[in-house]
Amino acid sequence: MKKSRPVPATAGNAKLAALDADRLPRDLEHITTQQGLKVEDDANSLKAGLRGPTLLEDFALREKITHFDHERIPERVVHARGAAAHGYFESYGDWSAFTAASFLSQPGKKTPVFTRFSTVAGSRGSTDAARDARGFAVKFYTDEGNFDLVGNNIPVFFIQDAIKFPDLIHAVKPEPHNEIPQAASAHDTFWDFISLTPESTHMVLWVMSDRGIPRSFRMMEGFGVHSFRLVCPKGTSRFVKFHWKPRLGVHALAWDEALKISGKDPDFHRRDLWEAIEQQRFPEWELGVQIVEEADVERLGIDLLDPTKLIPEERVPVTRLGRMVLDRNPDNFFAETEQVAFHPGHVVRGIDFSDDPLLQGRLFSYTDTQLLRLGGPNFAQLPINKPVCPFHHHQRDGLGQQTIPVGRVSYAPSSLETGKPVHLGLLEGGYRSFPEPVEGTKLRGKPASFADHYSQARLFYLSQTPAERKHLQSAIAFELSKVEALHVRERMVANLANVDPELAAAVADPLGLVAPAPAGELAEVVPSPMLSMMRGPGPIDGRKVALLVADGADHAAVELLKSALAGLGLVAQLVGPSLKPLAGRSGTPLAPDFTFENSAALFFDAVALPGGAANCAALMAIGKARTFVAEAYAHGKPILAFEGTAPLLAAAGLPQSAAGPANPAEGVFVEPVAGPLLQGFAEALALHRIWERSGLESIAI
Ligand code: HDE
Repeated sequence: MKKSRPVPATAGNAKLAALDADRLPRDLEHITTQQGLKVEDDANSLKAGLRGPTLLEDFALREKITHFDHERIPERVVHARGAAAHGYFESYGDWSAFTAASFLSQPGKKTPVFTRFSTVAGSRGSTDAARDARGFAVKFYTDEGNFDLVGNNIPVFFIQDAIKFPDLIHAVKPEPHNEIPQAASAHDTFWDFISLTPESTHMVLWVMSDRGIPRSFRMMEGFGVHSFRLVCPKGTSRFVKFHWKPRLGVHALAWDEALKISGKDPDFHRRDLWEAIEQQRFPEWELGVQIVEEADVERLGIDLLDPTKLIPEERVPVTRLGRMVLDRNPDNFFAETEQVAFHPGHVVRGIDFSDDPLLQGRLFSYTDTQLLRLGGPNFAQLPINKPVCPFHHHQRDGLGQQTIPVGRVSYAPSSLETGKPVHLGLLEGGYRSFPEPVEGTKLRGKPASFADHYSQARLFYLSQTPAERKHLQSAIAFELSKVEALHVRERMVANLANVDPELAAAVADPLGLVAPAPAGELAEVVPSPMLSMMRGPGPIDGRKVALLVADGADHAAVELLKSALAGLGLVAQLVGPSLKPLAGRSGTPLAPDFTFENSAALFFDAVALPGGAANCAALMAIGKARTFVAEAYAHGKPILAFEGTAPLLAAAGLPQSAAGPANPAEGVFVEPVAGPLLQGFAEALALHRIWERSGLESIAI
């Protein structure tokens, strides 16, 4: 039989290279094995004959497959899905009157940071837009060691004691018998636990509010949740609550949007963060603290050790200490975002803990979890976790050791070698735990002050605007409608009655239930407007506007509008029937950035319909273009519509009143000229959504 000659794999590559010669980088290197060996043909395994079996001897194949087989590490048991970025923190001043922390010691002092945002319940591959709390974890690489502020986008927590954390997480995660549902709290076990755990009521209201479905990581507040201590160089301690305030304001998705985005772009938040940084629109937050002097703790009347309680900002304002800018995307998701190891116990001089029993439990959990997840005790040596300041200790060996320590001394005190770290007695300026006096009887239990579970839940509810309350009511009704056990629904409605009868009734009604009377007196509360997300106009730079175009569009007019929107700092992108350049009137032919197929109003903050009856007529014939406009309207987004586009607004189902001439209250602007119209549009965008517009419920989407 005639033997066929082997065809080197490189022959194919050579052909490709010839085709692509102009686009290939010049400095290509030949692949090697882990040992540095260059194998002649690295794209075919070693076989006994070209059509024969593969040989076990093929070390290159074995090495590559073995490494691949071991590529996965355990995902985080909570906060598995996340996205992160590098940046810096810049102190606004010398804060040494409050803290000895060196990164807060001078105005303008910059400290590198790495920040990871996450959902809590979903697995690594789940959707970004799930209803959930978001993790907001920042690693400050300070010149005196790493400080991790491991917080959430919600200022309180579900439980008051760490011992309940595994129960909470088991209840919210997919149910164990069938692993359903993924990244969702709308199921029996979650609400069973919550309804039996009244201390969770306050946080549950936050998660069911629009805070549970952020528009962007860039538009979330962050909170340290627990009380911490700031300790000044003289040793005085004050309690603080940490806050992150986003420069772009706090904004949310609509629930219908979140559900649809989860299918159309599960990476919605991840992509948003990545793109903003790539486009140099760097996300920014201010770090602030609410400071409570030890002497004022009693008078405050809020137990600072109870993580289900917050301090209203109207009572203790947030002092802004500095700002964080995220300006660099990670180079490698696994090496950085996945391997970063946060720990609330990573503190620096000037920062200390409170006795919050939830925080105390966390101090144990985080190292423990990294040992499993990152495979051993040397995870601090991974590049993303390594401090940038000098460090020297005698911890040695263990899995994944990256260094080759020299000499025979790995202990202290020692006298055999020079250059080894030794114990030099008390170190002036070293970390010293705040000498809080502690005494007590060993016991399990809670202080009486932890027993009030409803007054702050009520405060939160009554501080929401009517639109926010409505969203909150529908969110809980939606979740409970997915709960099969009737007694769980009933128990939850009874809990809500202790928060507010209006809330309980609004949740009960669509479930076919009747809310009972509250179990006791309802607390008298003074609403805190700072707890609402709708706090008036905010910055609009970087907001996305979709310009809907089709054949017949007036190209010059579209270009003009695009640059006018860009002038407002907005990102204007064309959405059309296909990516083909449009046949149209005047100017250079335009090519859409997106199609009606691969995008949706869900991905934009506002929609513009550039003028021209021909464009309007062409759009009206496209069902998805009509849905685009209808969804933008139903989700409360500003719509900028030029003369001649009224028929499209009507075809999208918008009420006559909204489709008429400019009516700022409706957020739909139909005007012949661009100047004053853009002004009103920009103002509507600054408010983010217009929930008060007419006929929202009647739009078919
Ligand atoms: Fe966490 N939490 N947590 N947590 N947590 C983890 O640590 C834990 C809590 C938070 O982007 C785990 O490295 C316990 C509150 C964030 O990598 C784990 C308790 C707050 C992140 C863990 C809490 C948080 C975590 C899982 C109750 C807001 C993600 C993987 C006592 C203040 C950090 C890991 C990142 C991650 C335990 C409660 C925030 C298992 C036991 C309260 C942002 O160690």
